[in-house]
Amino acid sequence: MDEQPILVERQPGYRVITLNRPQRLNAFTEAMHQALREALADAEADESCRALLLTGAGRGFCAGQDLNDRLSKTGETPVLGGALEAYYNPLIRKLRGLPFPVVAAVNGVAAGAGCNIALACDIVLAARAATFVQSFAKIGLVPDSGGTWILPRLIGPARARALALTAEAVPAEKAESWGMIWKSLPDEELLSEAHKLCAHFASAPTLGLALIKRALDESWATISTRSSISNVNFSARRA
Ligand code: T3D
Repeated sequence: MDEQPILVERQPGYRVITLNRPQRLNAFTEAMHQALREALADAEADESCRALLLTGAGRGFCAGQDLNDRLSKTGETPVLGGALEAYYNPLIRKLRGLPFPVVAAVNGVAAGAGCNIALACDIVLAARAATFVQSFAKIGLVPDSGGTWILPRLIGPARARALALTAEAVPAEKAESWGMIWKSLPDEELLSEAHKLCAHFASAPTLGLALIKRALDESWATISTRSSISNVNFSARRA
């Protein structure tokens, strides 16, 4: 039987989604994108779900696109933009827009789109063994999946530019000290801390948290200090 590309676990008030292709460091195939899309839609539709924990199976968090899927059998240069429009960009928008907090527990290397998927989550916890790699430059790509947007906003333009151009790996503790992530933790404490945080969010005022998420995102594009969230359009189900 084929492996399940993601695993979903229901906890009281939140869900855990585990990227599950450990032998490929959880690199994305189309099947994995589709499974993740369905799992996120399902979590969003479930009014008892008030937080999400995203992590990876095995020693990696996610190595981005599965490059084996991009090997051309005919020797032609593959056209890559389609997967960005069809899968990666909608995934990043979905993670940012979910009406409850999304916690990434980065258990190991997060590379390429895998790095930017982690950084799109609301709170990023990382094991000390984890590294963050904008690996795109090594294979002739521009950081995608929101990388050119979020990275300079998290760590400033000088560091973002150098990381994007060199593809240098950033260890978890440095990522924390640069403000790229919230916290680095001893490896063995990562998952228990992530669960604690999600359990906390499960009994928090979710509608308010969703509005905080939106207000912070909109603040990047706002030049005045006037609140931009007067048109509240969230469902009140999770209030
Ligand atoms: O294509 C489009 O649709 C456009 C969208 C692109 C989005 C992207 O994400 S582009 C970036 C793609 N990702 C990468 O370029 C990262 C490639 N991987 C690496 O650079 C390294 O594997 C890591 C730095 C992530 C980890 O290095 P290390 O030394 O810890 O592990 P490793 O030995 O390189 O990898 C372990 C196994 O995973 C290995 O397989 P093997 O030899 O044990 O059978 C390796 O081939 C496999 N693996 C790692 N990354 C990928 C992968 N297999 C397929 N695709 C991968 N991305």
